[in-house]
Amino acid sequence: MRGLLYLCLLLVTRCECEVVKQKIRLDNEVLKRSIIERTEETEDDSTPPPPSPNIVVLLADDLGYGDLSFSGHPTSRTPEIDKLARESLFFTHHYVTSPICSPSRASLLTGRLQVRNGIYPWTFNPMNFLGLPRNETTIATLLKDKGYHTMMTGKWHLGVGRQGEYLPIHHGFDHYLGLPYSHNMCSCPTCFPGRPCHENCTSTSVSCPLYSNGTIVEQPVDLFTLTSRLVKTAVTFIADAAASRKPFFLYFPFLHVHDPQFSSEKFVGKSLRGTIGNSLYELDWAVGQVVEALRQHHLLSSTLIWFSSDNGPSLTMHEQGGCAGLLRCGKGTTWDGGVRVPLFVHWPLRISPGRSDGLVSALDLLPTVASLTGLNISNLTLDGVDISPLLWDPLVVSPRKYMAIYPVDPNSTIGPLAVTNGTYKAHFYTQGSYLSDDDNYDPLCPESHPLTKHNPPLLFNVHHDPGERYDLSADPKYSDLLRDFTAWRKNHMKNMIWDIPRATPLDSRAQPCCTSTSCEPFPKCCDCPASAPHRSTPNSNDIHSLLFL
Ligand SMILES: *[C@@H]1O[C@H](CO)[C@@H](O)[C@H](O)[C@H]1NC(C)=O
Ligand SMILES: *[C@@H]1O[C@H](CO)[C@@H](O)[C@H](O)[C@H]1NC(C)=O
Ligand SMILES: *[C@@H]1O[C@H](CO)[C@@H](O)[C@H](O)[C@H]1NC(C)=O
Ligand SMILES: *[C@@H]1O[C@H](CO)[C@@H](O)[C@H](O)[C@H]1NC(C)=O
Ligand SMILES: *[C@@H]1O[C@H](CO)[C@@H](O)[C@H](O)[C@H]1NC(C)=O
Ligand SMILES: *[C@@H]1O[C@H](CO)[C@@H](O)[C@H](O)[C@H]1NC(C)=O
Ligand SMILES: *[C@@H]1O[C@H](CO)[C@@H](O)[C@H](O)[C@H]1NC(C)=O
Ligand SMILES: [Ca+2]
Repeated sequence: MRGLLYLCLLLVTRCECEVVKQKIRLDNEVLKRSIIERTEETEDDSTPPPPSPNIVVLLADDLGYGDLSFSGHPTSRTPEIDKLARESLFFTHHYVTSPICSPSRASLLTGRLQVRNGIYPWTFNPMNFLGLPRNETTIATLLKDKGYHTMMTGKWHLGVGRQGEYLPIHHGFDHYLGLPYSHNMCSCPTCFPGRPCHENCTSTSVSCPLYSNGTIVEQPVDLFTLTSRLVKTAVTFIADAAASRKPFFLYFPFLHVHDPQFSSEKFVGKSLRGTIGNSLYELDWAVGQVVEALRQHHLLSSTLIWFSSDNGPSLTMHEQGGCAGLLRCGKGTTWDGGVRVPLFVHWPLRISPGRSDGLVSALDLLPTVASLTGLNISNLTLDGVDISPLLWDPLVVSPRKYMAIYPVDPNSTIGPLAVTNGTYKAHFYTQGSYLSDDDNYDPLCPESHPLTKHNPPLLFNVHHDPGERYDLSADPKYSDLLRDFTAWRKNHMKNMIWDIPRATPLDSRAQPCCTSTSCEPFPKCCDCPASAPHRSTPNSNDIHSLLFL
């Protein structure tokens, strides 16, 4: 009798699942048809798609789960991003490896946890000689080896080095235009070039440098024109790649919407949401320009676009900060607000628009791209998994079973603070961060909440309770699950090989300077605005021999 009842229940559940599955499939089919029709309208069929897809990675900085109008922000306007997202597969449970920039980016590009490649604690400071180790294999290196043209435009944040040896051009990118780190790390973080400003400049930091390949071409960089210059460079790169008929990889990590927010004149005062809304507008415009360039060259359908963010929103600027939506806390914490960010993947030829609740990570980009382009990566030790099965069918069980979530300052004795399997999330430790706002009304978000061990771990059902509000750990029903999570974490810690931390040693001479770090008075002498007459002469070799002798 009991067995029969169970069987019925099982059947009912299965049936319901099938109905839901079919319905989602149907939705996806309708969407796909409309997209293919649209693509056919604009694209010329006589251009055969390249044998390997072009790869475009668009990465926003500190963009929270709730920042886009697509993800529900009432006063954000992101029409281009929303349109692209609607034509894409959107991942609702996408985790980055760190709630801050450098470690998250290192993992995105290498498919390896930050503790494996040594990109911790915190981020690279301009006064640090180190960077992403040269023996790490990035997606760019892999694709370049396979004959792809590769370009990066935007914010790197994985180190510069004594001879510029950690810059993108030494990690597989043929071309690079951008900033080596965040624009709030420069001498006048709240003052912008060309604007009057007499406040808050530090006398110890150099102005923000703009690199072209291995050369500083402008210092301080003019942030107001930067985004349009990055876009122009990316669009030219796409045009050149289209003409050469070689596949390409474009990595475009934007400076938006990291604070202090800015935007070019065109977007100032345009958003009801204020300064961050304006910078989001400019980000949206830039995304639209890249998509338009792909369309013009008939490459949109044969290009895989991966749009995401490197970590959750910074909440330090209060109402001018970012927004994690319904997720708890933000940047700097291992709560979902810090590490769960939007991801969508667009590839009209192969991927149906829709949504997937499968557990995925930024770590999975490299092995997925390798699988799509037929790369043999068996020589690499990865933490990412190939999630391409989810790209073809968003309802299959995700190849990723667990995600370990590390804090800003990982410690091998403590290990990951939290573990999730996509449905449940267990916090073995929690720790607040000033980046989640020391005035936050939620007492677990600010820095005043110290590293705290939880035994049993706090347990949340993130499907039912995305805000991680209702701790289930006291319910004996979940004791097996907690045992599973504890055992998985223990095994993960036992097998993890930690590399030495690279983001700590500081030396003021490490700061990038367009003239020489021994110039006087340092760091003011490092200013070489693009308009200054001496700026037209130096080339990369001159500058580097000056700099590093
Ligand atoms: C790179 O070299 C360092 C130092 O020799 C080593 O610890 C690390 O495991 C190497 N990484 C890779 C990916 O081979
Ligand atoms: C692994 O192989 C790829 C492709 O053959 C190569 O580009 C990469 O440098 C290799 N990496 C390591 C760590 O051996
Ligand atoms: C950057 O390097 C690439 C590859 O060597 C080269 O083709 C390109 O012209 C360089 N860009 C600049 C602005 O020097
Ligand atoms: C400069 O810093 C002070 C103190 O942190 C702050 O109150 C002020 O608003 C800042 N000024 C600007 C222009 O950002
Ligand atoms: C991948 O490369 C390894 C050597 O790095 C080789 O042993 C293996 O057979 C290759 N796999 C495939 C499928 O080609
Ligand atoms: C790591 O954590 C352990 C245990 O709390 C502590 O004793 C140790 O000092 C920490 N290590 C570092 C480098 O902070
Ligand atoms: C997570 O674990 C629970 C308990 O074992 C299970 O019911 C659930 O399906 C798992 N979630 C995923 C996405 O695998
Ligand atoms: Ca960031």
